[in-house]
Amino acid sequence: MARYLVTGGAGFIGSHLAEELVRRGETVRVADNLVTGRRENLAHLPQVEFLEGDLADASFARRVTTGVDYVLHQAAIPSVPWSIKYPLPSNRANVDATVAVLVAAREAGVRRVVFASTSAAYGDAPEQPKHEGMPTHALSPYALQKIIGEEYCQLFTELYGLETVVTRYFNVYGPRQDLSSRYSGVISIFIKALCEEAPVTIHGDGEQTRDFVYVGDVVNGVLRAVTTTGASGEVVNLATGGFVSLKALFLTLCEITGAWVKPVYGEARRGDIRHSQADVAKARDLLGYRPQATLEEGLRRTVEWYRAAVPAS
Ligand code: UD2
Repeated sequence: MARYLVTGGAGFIGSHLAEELVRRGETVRVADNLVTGRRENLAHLPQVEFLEGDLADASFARRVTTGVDYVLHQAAIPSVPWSIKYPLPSNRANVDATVAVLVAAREAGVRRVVFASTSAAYGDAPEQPKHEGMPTHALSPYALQKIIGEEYCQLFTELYGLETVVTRYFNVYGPRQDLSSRYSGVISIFIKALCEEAPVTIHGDGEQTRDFVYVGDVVNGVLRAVTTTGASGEVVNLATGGFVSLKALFLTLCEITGAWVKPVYGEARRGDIRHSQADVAKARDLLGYRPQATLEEGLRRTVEWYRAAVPAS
């Protein structure tokens, strides 16, 4: 059995990775500064070793990577608007920590690092679906920081022979996505508002589209990226391969929750991308990745989780 470090493992996607690794009988260590992550996300996984600290601190990064075979680097502050408001702390969380993790991973003789990147790296290129051969273009500090992280990964592979794989997540959703902040992903914001019958804001005209992907599918893709021979140095989209408009998403969630709240249309968000749909052919061909959850199924599971987690709803 291998030893895994999941950075950001107390967060949304990281805690699902830790859970699946434990289920497979692997040894799991989590490093998290608990800025957006929560200890409760790991409460059901007593087997996981938990270390709290800041990964941008080189000594902490070194301590947590020692003795590890694989690093799943998920730690980040993943928000476009937050990065526009706070570019400096956002850079520390998304770039400094990544460089420190790569340096430490190299020193520790880690076998492979899988880096969580984003579809925001494609910017507003009109070509759809977005494939990995397209150039990157940052419209926000967050996108730029993730592009820098990707390039650092590839440079560490070329310069030092450290194996790295970049997984570009599209819009991931599911149980345990942060509900507490207005910087959370749109699905968690909409579900919370609908269940509380609170106001919902759709930024812009609601015709923007996203490729929403259920967290279980992302976990599957990431774990394939860890072990697939020949994947080192590659960038791979992880998504569903479809798209839905924000308006349509909202209506589907109204149906599933049984709530009806009239949305308020606000200004389009700065740095927002208009249309985002992934080409998942590379993930399929290289990793054998096949997304399973339809949007409707994934949303139903997420609403069920929300109702169980927040019983008043
Ligand atoms: C970006 C990335 C995604 C991931 C994420 C960070 C793109 C296409 N996607 O997601 O891959 O890295 O960042 O977690 O760049 N919205 C509303 N009302 C709200 C909240 C959001 O209308 O209350 C809109 C928002 O303007 C946007 C859409 O919903 O058009 C999705 O927003 P988001 O913050 O969930 O994610 P996004 O697309 O910035």
